Amino acid sequence: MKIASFRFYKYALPLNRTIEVHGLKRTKREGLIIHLKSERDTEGFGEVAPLDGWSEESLNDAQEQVRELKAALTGRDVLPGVEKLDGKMNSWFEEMNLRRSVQFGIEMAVLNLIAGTRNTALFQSAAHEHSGHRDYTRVHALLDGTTEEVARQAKKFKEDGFTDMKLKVRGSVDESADKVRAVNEVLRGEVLLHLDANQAWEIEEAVRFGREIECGTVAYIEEPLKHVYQTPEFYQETMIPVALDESLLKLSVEEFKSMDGVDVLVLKPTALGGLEKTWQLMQQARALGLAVVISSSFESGLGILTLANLASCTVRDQAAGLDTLKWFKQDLLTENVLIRHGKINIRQRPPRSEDINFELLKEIL
Ligand code: OSB
Ligand code: MG
Repeated sequence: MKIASFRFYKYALPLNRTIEVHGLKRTKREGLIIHLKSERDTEGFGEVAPLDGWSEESLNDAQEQVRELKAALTGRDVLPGVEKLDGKMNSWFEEMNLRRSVQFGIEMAVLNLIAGTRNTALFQSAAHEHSGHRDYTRVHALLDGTTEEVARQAKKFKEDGFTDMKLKVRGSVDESADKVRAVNEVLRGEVLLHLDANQAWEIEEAVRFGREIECGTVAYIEEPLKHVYQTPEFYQETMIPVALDESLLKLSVEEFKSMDGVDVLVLKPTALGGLEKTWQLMQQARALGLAVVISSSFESGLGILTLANLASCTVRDQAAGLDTLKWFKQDLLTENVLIRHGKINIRQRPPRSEDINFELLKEIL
């Protein structure tokens, strides 16, 4: 299959509320969209959206590389077999030293192009020897705000049918424990609660937090500690399972695989360096008996569709971290990605031009 056309665009989407990541705030979300066409005019869209405060590269760095990719790939054949995600994606682009978000974006575009051409599900070729995929993914509802706000949000999401929720606990130990208690009063053990502390605490604070809430009411906590190597101690003292997220950007599998207390891996393909890399981590996690949670880096609806597809392939039906489109005032998709009763249904057909609000995209030549 030939890449007959390679175009790319920039977007700047307005937000309803600020995105805050590791202290960095932003009021709009910017990124790039790669648009491939085969000689038979099937299309493949990919999203390149590095997130300041999380990704190493800036949008300008990414844009330079997408420009290089355009020059290198226009008129060229897709390397056969890349859709198996067994290492060929990486070798195809190896010499270009792609930044992580760019690797994600080009892989997403190529996989969508292949799926659109063959009329197959996005991860079918990679998944066939594993357990296949569901036609939906469950999603945890994100709770963020003051104690009153998160309690109110939890009540609404419970009524909506969410089976899982995720609460940000980046404040002080006392305030955070208050929030957990307020939310749990609403959930009454009928909904699984995930927490995320974004490495806020020293070990003493984290343990105090764990003792203040009842450990049985929390399914896991992401990144409770400033120093991840204290995870076994935290677990021993609190019995709360730990999920790794930002630590995965730095640690190798060898470094965390025997870390007591680590039960869950939160995988953000934009930040980790692509779909193949994430796919391989999913297989390794499975072999180690760890659960995986596919999670967004605040991509637009286009990126979220691909991530929802990926999440539908996880072996355990873990709720994914994809409830981030509510931050956006406008989306690139004409038909919004819906979360109904706590689930996103997987669209079989990859997005095409007619599904996209092109007036929100500015082509970069
Ligand atoms: O803190 O896990 C985070 C998104 C971008 C950067 C950091 C984080 C997030 C999310 C995504 O929380 C949503 C989720 O995981 O539920
Ligand atoms: Mg996290």
